[in-house]
Amino acid sequence: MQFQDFSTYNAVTRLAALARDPHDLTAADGLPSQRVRDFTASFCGFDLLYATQRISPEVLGTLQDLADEAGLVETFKAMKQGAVLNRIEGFASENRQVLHTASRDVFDEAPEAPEAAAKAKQELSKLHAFLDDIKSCRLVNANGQTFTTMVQVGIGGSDLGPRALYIALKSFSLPGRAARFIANVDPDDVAEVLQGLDLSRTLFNIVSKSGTTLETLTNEQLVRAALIREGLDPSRHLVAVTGEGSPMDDATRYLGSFYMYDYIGGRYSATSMVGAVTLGFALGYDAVIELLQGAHQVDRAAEQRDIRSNIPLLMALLGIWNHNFLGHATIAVLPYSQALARFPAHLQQCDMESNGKSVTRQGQQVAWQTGPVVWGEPGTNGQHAFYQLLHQGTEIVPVEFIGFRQNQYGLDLEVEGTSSQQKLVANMLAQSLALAVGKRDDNPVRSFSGNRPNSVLIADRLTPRLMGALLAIFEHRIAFQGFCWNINSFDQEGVQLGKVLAGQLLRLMTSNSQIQPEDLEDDGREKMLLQQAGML
Ligand code: G6Q
Repeated sequence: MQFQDFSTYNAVTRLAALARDPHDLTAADGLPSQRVRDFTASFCGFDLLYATQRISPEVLGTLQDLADEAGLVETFKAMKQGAVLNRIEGFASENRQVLHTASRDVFDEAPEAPEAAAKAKQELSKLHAFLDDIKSCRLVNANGQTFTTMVQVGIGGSDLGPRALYIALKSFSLPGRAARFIANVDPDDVAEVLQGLDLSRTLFNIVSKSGTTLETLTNEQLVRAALIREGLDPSRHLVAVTGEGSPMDDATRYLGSFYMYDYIGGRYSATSMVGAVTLGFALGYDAVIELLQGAHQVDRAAEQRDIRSNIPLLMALLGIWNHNFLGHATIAVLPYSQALARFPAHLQQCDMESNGKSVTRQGQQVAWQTGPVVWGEPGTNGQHAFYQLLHQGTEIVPVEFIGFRQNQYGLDLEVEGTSSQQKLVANMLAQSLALAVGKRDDNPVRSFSGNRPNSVLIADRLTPRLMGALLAIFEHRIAFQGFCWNINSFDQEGVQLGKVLAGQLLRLMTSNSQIQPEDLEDDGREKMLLQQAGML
């Protein structure tokens, strides 16, 4: 694999020229029905409607050339086979394989990364046995009662993905089962979650790949203390998911222990035990398998070179067109699905922690834009809030809409001739159209400039399988972009500095600690900061 700087690709030069006169969606023939038909892709249960992007067939062809020239699919395949892609050449770096796809490559006879897939299978069968023990009442509390709630304690990648997936699939929960999540070191987060829980029937799933994360270890202590206060034995209520050999890898302290591995990045870990244990408890083992199947199907399908039939690759390139060539700095992910309420938060981490980088894989400063700012909220709620800016603001925000033709619960009613689900989808499509074509009005306040690029990703119904597929579509969209920008999408050095400084400030706040010289700048800036904030 030869990584090349983004600016050196021939296709990049051609796209820059094409971007001087992008397709005008507001023109009289800017968005004819034939274009809507032509610019639709189908993939793993999803359709992507992208006629509302500012692209021409020539731009699309050149984006295909860019994908080919940059060898995006080849790198993707190499990633799945265990290439050491998490590294910066010539500098100290994580130096790891990137094998989150192996956590769902458990169905085929010949997995792409056999060793990692075998470990994933092993953890899955441990989980299966654990869930069976709970189901068949072999694993019960001290009074012989079943467990009803699992609280996942973890942060960042050990929280956002699993939480987003649980919320998305809550409607498929087993009767009498629920999950909750604690992430923040804010003690009010723990207090709020514990409030009203029957601790005697609650399992706590402590999730930390490193086993050293301050927030999670602190919250584990708060949870243990709460259990002891209730006269309960924490070792009968806590399970752990951690890296092999981490400080948390001590089966004696937990009712059950599951592993995740260093080749799975936190933000890509939702389909490993990091997500599977809590999801398995709440939704059942079969739902976990369906989720993995959906993701695995996308992992395989994303190998197609033709961008018209590979939605993650197409979304990656449309994103590059909007960001690098049309100059749009942010992207909004707007699901028209209440179930996906926390999915934008997960994507925010997955995308921004992966592609918020300024050096190349060779450690050189990049000379082009890398990851955009990602944000989002469910529609239609957003329509009554920030959509004003999307339609008429000076900042053009490309949008990725996500929607479903059917709802999850089946509860719906026709009001004034249409169901709520129809209203939901109609609103999404209307927004897509309005952003694209705009509206001229003699009154400038009522004028819409249009040409605001967006696409609509739509599927039948959000099931565990489709959720797995959706998760993988976005994971790969992000990875393809990172490959194209020649950055390492799999490390997160940018989160270290703040952590180190927080450690220094905490040592200053601990009265009996030895203050190290590195905790203090020469002029005592840190102490002054704490004093001025009223913390010392
Ligand atoms: C994700 C990041 C980060 C990580 C958390 C939690 O890719 O690495 O968000 O997941 O810092 O880490 P632990 O799982 O090690 O506690």
